[in-house]
Amino acid sequence: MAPALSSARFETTVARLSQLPESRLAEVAFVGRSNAGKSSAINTLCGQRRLAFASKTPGRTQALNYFALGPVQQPARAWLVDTPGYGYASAPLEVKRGWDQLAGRYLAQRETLAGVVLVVDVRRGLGELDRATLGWVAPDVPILVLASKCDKLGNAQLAEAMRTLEEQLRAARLPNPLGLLSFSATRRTGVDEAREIVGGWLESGDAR
Ligand SMILES: Nc1nc2c(ncn2[C@@H]2O[C@H](COP(=O)(O)OP(=O)(O)OP(=O)(O)O)[C@@H](O)[C@H]2O)c(=O)[nH]1
Ligand SMILES: [Mg+2]
Repeated sequence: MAPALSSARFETTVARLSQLPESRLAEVAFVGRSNAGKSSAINTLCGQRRLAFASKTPGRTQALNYFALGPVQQPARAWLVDTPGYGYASAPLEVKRGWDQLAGRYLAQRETLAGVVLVVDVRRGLGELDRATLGWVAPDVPILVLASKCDKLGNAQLAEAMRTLEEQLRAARLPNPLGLLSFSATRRTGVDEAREIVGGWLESGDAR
């Protein structure tokens, strides 16, 4: 059984690849543009308000934040990882390079990665940086795209935006197993489905 997402608690911050915890535990990373709603998605999936730091100031998270799952007061059974957002318009070039060095390489090299959740603001669709980011992920690692903030669109607009996103994903020709869900942290849309998928990844990651 995958450990309950509701057991998540902050474990550590990793600012350099060399600081990644040595581990054989399955982990699921959340990636996406700055302000897309990664931290909010983690909080909502874990049923906690302030686990990952959600903020109106983009670019706050500049490191990998590890959250431990499993019975409290015991060593972690699995991890969730919040990653720095990209595409932060006024970020200096070295911050942008730093993202590749840390999050990009992490995605490409982390052998215990059981899945990647890409959070995309449904109103923006899949951008160049999203495609580049997904390109870092090893081809056998499954990807779930959460089309976030779907509460901001009416039904017809949302259906259209989801169709566009689906086409963009198809056009990206990713080799990875792919899922797509409309999601809202505020209305709690797609939460049960996303929990099931992430839980399934962590469970099969256990067996590796
Ligand atoms: N309406 C609405 N707002 C949301 C939703 N998810 C996140 N937000 C808001 O969007 C803003 C950014 O959310 P975060 O979760 O901090 O985004 P992030 O992707 O973690 O951003 P960085 O850490 O800067 O990369 C916050 O003001 C959230 O309250 C959603 O589903 N609906
Ligand atoms: Mg964040």
